[in-house]
Amino acid sequence: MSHATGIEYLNREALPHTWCPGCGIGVMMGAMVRAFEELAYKNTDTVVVTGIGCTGKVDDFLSTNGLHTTHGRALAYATGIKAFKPNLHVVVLMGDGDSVTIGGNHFIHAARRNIDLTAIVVNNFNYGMTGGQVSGTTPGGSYTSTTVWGNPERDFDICALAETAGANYVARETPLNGWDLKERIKEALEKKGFSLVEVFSPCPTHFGKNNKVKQGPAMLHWLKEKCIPVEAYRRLATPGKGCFPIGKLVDRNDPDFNTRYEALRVLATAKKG
Ligand SMILES: Cc1ncc(C[n+]2csc(CCOP(=O)(O)OP(=O)(O)O)c2C)c(N)n1
Ligand code: SF4
Repeated sequence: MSHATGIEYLNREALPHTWCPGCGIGVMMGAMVRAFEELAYKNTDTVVVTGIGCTGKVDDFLSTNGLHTTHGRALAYATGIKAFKPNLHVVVLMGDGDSVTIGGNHFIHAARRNIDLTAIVVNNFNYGMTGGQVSGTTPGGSYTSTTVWGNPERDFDICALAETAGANYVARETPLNGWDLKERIKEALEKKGFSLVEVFSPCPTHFGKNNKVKQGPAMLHWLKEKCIPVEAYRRLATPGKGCFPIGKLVDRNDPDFNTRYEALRVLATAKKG
């Protein structure tokens, strides 16, 4: 069993962190830095790119390279980093607003291009930082500060979206299973091509409060009821409405963007010469 703490990747002067009691973002950060340690990543070879929001604050607490970008555009910056420095480990941290609401287009195309990046999306079902507004993953019918009669829209399944768009690796976990979450993050980091780990996460301050699940533990219980290990989920004849599989959902080895680009370049050069 590993005793990784990930402490070498933390900016200890910036701690304690600023997330609310019961928030799931810290569990994700802990799992990520432990994954870095178990993979022997160096701070100097690792870039954590963040968007804007509570999830986007993570880079404040890290001692790796970091790039704090604009809301919804983190994947575009990360694509640029990977294009010019392909040997760096590039990890992109986003909320559900950043990744699939304002940033939905970047998300679809990063997965379609199979860019060699790891995206970790903390899905707390609303815009946390700005006061709990509706996002593209807010479940239909639920309450937010901008859907006080209930959300009339349907919600995105982020993992299904990534799979359909072409990601090589897709997984979903929750802060209830920090150890599994670390394992999924490691698998995603080791995968060549676009990899996604979605973390269903409690935001008791807004989503919980607006939906009568005010306390962190109650939100974890709500998540536990919502999530079914993928093996059991696949055996269900009719998965219940609002239930989601957790675990490793997609694992394939399609060539990533840089590999395809290089193969075409070599072919074109050979034809010319
Ligand atoms: C272009 C732009 N639009 C809006 C904002 C305001 N804004 C900052 S954070 C945020 C929501 C963040 O939600 P999410 O990405 O889900 O992250 P969370 O805070 O829930 O982790 C918004 C709308 C902004 N900073 N930039
Ligand atoms: S507002 Fe929500 S997402 Fe943001 S720190 Fe608080 S609990 Fe976490």
